[in-house]
Amino acid sequence: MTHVSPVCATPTEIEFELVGNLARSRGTTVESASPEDLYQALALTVRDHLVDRYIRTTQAHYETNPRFVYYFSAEYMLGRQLGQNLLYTGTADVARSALEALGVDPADVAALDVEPGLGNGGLGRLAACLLDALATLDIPAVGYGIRYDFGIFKQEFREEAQVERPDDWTYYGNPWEFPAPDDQQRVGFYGTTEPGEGGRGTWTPGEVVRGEPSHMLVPGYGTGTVNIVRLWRARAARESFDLSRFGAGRYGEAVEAIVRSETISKVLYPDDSTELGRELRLKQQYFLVACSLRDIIRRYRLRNDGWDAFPDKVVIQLNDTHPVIAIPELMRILVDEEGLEWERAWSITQRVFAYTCHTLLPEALETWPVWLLRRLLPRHMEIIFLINHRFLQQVERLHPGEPERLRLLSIIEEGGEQRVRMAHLAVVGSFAVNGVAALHSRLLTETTLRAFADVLPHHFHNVTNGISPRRFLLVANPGLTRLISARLGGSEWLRDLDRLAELESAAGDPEFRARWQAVKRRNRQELAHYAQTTTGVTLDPDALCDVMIKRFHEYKRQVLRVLHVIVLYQRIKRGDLAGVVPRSIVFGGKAAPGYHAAKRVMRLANVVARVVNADPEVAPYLKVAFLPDYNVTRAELIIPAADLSEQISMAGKEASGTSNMKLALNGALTIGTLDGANVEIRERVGAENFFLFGMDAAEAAALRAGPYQPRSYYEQDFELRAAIDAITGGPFAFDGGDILVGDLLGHDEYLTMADFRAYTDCQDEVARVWRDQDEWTRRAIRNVARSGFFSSDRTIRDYCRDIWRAVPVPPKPE
Ligand code: NBG
Repeated sequence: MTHVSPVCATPTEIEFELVGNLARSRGTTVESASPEDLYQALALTVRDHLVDRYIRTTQAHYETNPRFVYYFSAEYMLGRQLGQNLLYTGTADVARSALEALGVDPADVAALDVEPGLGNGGLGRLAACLLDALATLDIPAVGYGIRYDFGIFKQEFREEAQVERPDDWTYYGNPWEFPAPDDQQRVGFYGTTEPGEGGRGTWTPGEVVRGEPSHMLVPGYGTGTVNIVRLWRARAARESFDLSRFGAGRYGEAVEAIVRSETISKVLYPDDSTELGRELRLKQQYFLVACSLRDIIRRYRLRNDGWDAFPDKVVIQLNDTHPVIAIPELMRILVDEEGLEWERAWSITQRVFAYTCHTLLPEALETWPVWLLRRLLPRHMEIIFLINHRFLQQVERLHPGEPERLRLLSIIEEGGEQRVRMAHLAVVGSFAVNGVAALHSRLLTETTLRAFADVLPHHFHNVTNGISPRRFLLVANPGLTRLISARLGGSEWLRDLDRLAELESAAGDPEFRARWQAVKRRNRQELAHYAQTTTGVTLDPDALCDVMIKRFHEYKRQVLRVLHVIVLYQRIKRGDLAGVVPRSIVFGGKAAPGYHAAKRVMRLANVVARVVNADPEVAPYLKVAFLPDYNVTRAELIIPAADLSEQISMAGKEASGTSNMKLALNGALTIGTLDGANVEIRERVGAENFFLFGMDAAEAAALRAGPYQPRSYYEQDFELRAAIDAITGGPFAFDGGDILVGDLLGHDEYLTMADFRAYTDCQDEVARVWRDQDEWTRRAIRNVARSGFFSSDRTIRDYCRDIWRAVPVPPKPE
């Protein structure tokens, strides 16, 4: 572990560098600079400090020729870069002084930093938290992804419904990236194949696109390591512009070829759960892995010859099924292009890849129609068939005469349209598979991937997710970070989160609790200010800040949260205040544009917000703020203010959840089911510091399997009935409300009705504890003290130990 002292720059030096960058890169002066000029120049100034470290890191890597971890992910939610990089280089204070000396408000400059929203939700943010930890732990690593021109859509509400607007995040340029147009890779699609000897083949693509990389720096915290994330952008070949058509006035046709090629990296698919049967999405996936594998081979060859050492120097982690086409691609390169024997190529491939599964929902496991793969990637389809054939032969040898087993294991789904099961391909072509929380990993082997757990028991691991304490405490919650550092005597805990355990005794210290409450209150004030200016809702900074932030999905059960809000509203209206404490209900989250059921729930939440917020009678007790456009930046504002974390999915559905960790580490108590990582959070923080309710995964599965009658709960529970009726005919009626209620009473896939009473009673317990602020604060402090386990540093250590066999390579001290 190398410790770097913060960069020793004075405000004058930073000012000098900034003025220099203004002149050299923006061609302007302080006097005439626009706010954007100042932002860009400041970003470059900070970036320069990271570049020195990056160079030293690459030197250390070059000298040691280490094993590299390559993370393949279709999504990265990196969050804003400026604030983070100022803190990581220790230049935050001096930069502030420098800007002030120039008469510039640092907040105005910081506001121009655009978040690259290259992901949908937890999976993409996890990728960013893992990269942060990899660098912090000095592990040689590169993240590979796609540089989408348009990231996750921007969300607005019109008449309470979600409206999606394009996110042209690089409109003014992205100062954090280094384009490398000369490192282009060629990627083929379509075309024909010809058979050769020994499983070999020749593929002649019908279309060729170029992938152009650029990289962003990923600094470690408190160390000299700076890794990179390398993002690919599709570009047409040179001279694709058709001058003659343009000359003939056919302007659209003149750029047709360019548009076709560049479409590949145009947009991030705004979906995180269901497979979109779109050729373009498959194209994106292949584009990502074809470019990245080439790049990895290029890097490997800088210091190594031949293929024998490849699996020792390269491990590739597949983040969900999106990049799994990398497995047949590596086989194609090794067998067709490099001329290796199939067996040898397969042995190399299987030792290179590891796969993380992030779901339990069968509908979220990608499958592609065989006809589509055959058309788009004909050679890969042949290779997949061969892989499958050999794998099933192997199984047949071990378990002769079990056709059902073969059917369950096969990479090809038969019966109806033939499809390729990407998760099966991932399991067969890798040496390790992991789930993302203890319960999830267990359920994977018992349900979703059960057939494989039987034949490949040693393949399966658990690596519980984690979050970056730098992003979600140091950057997001400076107040709490300072308070903790003061208590623990320095900020070393940010690199060693288990040290939070030392806070345990602080829970009993009244003075510390008072300071804690003051920090929380200030954070709630900031959130209230934001809510006021963006949505016009006035939040009381002393009210319990009750937060549900995550993608809108039925299994996550935002509808349960809304039903309870209606119950609170109705209790207040009828003067039944026994279980009521002042609450600010905060929602944040997007729904996939085509996911109508989720959008109905979102609509309902907005309708409830409108009615509640307009009612002076309930105003002292209840406000609802649905903050639009939830993203990492918004998370950094909401999470530090939260007192209560809503983790209320139907048990057995949420793979891990990561907002549960972010909120717990910021001192929110959890109300939740035994689902995903909630289980481990509860184990660690202690049952007495966690509001548990509802069915567990086994109970939920049993109820689901039997004759379930959601309507009976409605009939028997007065409060539930009143809440539901208020949606169909009462104050919360809206267009679509009938369908929503029809779903709940008729089928209720996610058992909202069955868990309603337990949830509502548990919320009463929340209110009871909240009334005792000392007790609440003690619990909050204990939550933080006992949540060190959920650092992404621990996650990376687990991966390094159990899966990657990767070791730190610290750069030489500065
Ligand atoms: C999501 C799960 C979450 C989990 C994140 C990160 C997908 C496919 N899965 O529960 O729903 O926390 O992955 O592992 O986005």
